[in-house]
Amino acid sequence: MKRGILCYLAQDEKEEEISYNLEELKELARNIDIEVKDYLLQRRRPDPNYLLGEGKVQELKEKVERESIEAVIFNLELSPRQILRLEERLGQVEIWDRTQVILEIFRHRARSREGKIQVELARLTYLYPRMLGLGEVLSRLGGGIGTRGPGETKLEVLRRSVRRRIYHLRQELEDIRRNREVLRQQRIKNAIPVVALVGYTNAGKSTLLNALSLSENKVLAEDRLFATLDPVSRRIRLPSGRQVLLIDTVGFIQHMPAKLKEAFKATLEELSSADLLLHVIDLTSPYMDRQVAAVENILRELGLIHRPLLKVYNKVDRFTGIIPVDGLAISALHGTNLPLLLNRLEEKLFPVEERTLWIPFTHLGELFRARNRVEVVEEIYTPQGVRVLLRGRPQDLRVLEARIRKKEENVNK
Ligand SMILES: Nc1nc2c(ncn2[C@@H]2O[C@H](COP(=O)(O)OP(=O)(O)OP(=O)(O)O)[C@@H](O)[C@H]2O)c(=O)[nH]1
Ligand SMILES: [Mg+2]
Repeated sequence: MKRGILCYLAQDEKEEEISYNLEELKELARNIDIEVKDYLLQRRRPDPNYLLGEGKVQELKEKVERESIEAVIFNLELSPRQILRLEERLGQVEIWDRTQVILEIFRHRARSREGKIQVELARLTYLYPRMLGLGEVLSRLGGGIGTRGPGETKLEVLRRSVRRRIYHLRQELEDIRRNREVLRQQRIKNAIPVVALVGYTNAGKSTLLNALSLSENKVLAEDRLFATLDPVSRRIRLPSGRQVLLIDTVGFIQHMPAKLKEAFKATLEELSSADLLLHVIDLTSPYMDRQVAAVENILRELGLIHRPLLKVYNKVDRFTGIIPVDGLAISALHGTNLPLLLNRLEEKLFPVEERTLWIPFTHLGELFRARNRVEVVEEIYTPQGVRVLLRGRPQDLRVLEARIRKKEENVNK
């Protein structure tokens, strides 16, 4: 692990928000092998040269030398000029901003062709506007002052090739997307309901997918940020025996870098084809409310905030406090309450169901017992019993059917 230091430039955020942001930045850094040893905090407007103020940069330089720091990470995005000035000032040390850190994590995690293209696209579009400031530097190196220096010509060539690459990547992504649209249409034809997992990164979405999945083919679930980038889907079986498709996808984070959001738009748009969103929340995070709000913000941006949604509070095995009442407490890792979750999914997806049952006269008492739960839509009398069309929740219909079948078996013994 490299030794790192965080530089936090605060605007008008409150203490609590700052401490969360610092914690999160530290965790992000850990995911690219930088161990944060120290931090610097300043409240002021961003300085055009160093982001931090003059005095703070000096303090930073001293800390870097004294503590053998190898990487400096800033909470706000740096301009090319700031990167150059900071490099000049601080000497041999890596300079990062939060966006670059997240892009780097994504770069390591991308596995599929689509994931890799999305990440590269985000990196290049982040880089492209930052190349403008480089002209001056390249010219300075080439020695031209005032006139259009050789640096700028070189830069123009570079920029053109980056532009071309961005264009090419967008095309390729478009192809992949078209392909996926075909698959989606097939799914609609097969009428398989789709449930999509959403939630903050590391909440336990992939663990839940594995726990519910019928398949032995497990997906990666790990204690690190953005373990999942590529959408995967698995079939799961509901209590009624019906199957639905469960989709797992990239986790959310607050202040998601704009370029990443753009690049992952297609992936996120997949969510809009879901019949139900399953919002997985990490109960054990001290910042749970903040994380829930960040997820809801992104859902709002995607126009999905009013979609049918079920909240699950995960990792209940490691939690002793009070569980919010607007969702179901589960442990994806230990299987706690997963049968209940499947029931809830069924209720949400298939709120009521109609079913025809044949009930012998001798067992009509069972129908009477269930009268508060199931509704008789239609009845046809036959010499031995009644043929009824019932409407109710799938599980209630199932219970009734099972009782009647059991009585029948007893009679036939
Ligand atoms: N104690 C406990 N840990 C859990 C539970 N569910 C998941 N975890 C752990 O939480 C970590 C993250 O789990 P993942 O399933 O990878 O989380 P994710 O939401 O898919 O994360 P991203 O793919 O990064 O968005 C892993 O170390 C899991 O073992 C749970 O119910 N209890
Ligand atoms: Mg995951």
